[in-house]
Amino acid sequence: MIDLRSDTVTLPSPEMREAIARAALGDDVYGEDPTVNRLEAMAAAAMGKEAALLVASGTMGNLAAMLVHCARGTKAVLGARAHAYLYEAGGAAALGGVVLTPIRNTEDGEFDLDELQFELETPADQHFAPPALVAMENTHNRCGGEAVALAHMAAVSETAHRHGLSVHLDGARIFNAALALEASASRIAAHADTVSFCLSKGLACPVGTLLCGPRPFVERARRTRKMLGGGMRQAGIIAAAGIVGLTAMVDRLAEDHENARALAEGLGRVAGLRVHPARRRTNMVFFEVAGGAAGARRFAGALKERGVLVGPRSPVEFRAVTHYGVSAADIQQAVLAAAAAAAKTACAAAAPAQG
Ligand code: TLP
Repeated sequence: MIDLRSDTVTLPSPEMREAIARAALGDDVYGEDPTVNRLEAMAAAAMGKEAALLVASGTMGNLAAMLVHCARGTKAVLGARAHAYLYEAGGAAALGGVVLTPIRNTEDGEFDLDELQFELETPADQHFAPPALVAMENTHNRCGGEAVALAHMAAVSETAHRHGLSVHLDGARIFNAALALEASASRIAAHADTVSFCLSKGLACPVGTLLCGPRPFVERARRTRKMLGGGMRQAGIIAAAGIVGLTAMVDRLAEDHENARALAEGLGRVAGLRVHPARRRTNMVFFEVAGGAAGARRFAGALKERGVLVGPRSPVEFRAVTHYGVSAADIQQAVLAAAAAAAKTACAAAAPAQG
């Protein structure tokens, strides 16, 4: 199978398996796992923050961040298409009493700045839950995986800080953003007080996310992680792969971006498919299938029969993600399979080919 559903499906590299087997271990709840300590120091340095904390997942990283930044009954303002709003089971609301407050996202993952401004200028009277946090996402998953421009991040950050609010960045794929923006990860993270980034996406590690920020924040997050049941003992098993991820897997993301570009071009030539344009494409391609929901279902089924998996994003829209487990040859193969699937399911007849 050519599995384009997500970069979360990546399997660890042989070097990671070797590092996992050899990792020096200790009890991380006592702060005694040398491999975790090393990974956390590396992560903090890469993000330009004082300290970092290894947590189980991107969801736990965002949740711990929101629980630390936001008292019960305060607002976390975030994008209407933000992962933390759409796909994290409402954790901050359910567990922390945080009022998740969505602001419209533009197609390329930015905030509508007027709406943000209006939201933050809500008078501080008794009708309104007071805002505590603005959370950004870069790259922006549900907005085509686009890298969000630094200038926009600076404007959001400045607006939030002017209103006395903290800024968190869901940087699950921050190294993809760094590549697309030709900026270091720390330059991106500089527009946020705290940042989380994932090991288990483009970096191909099996588990783990790093939550980074000022030392007092990270110490509070450590207690919150324990409260959430996420205090892990010999977590060097996880951290060992993370160290390989940070040292050996960042540069190869360029290959994923190149493959995504080739995939977008290839799918764009298939009659019946419409590829969403991207200003700063990273490792994702979103596309629509002509012929309505039934046509889209048939297309995905026919594609699967031809050995290619993509993820549904709406009744007529799919996401394809490139990653460590997918080669340039796989991409050519996936385009051929998509053309055959489109022809077979007659969605090709439902819409003319694009240029
Ligand atoms: N995203 C997953 C799915 O949950 C949609 C994917 O396949 O892309 N922030 C961002 C921006 C993410 O894309 C994800 C995972 C997370 C946080 C959560 O990470 P995990 O899955 O480790 O909890």
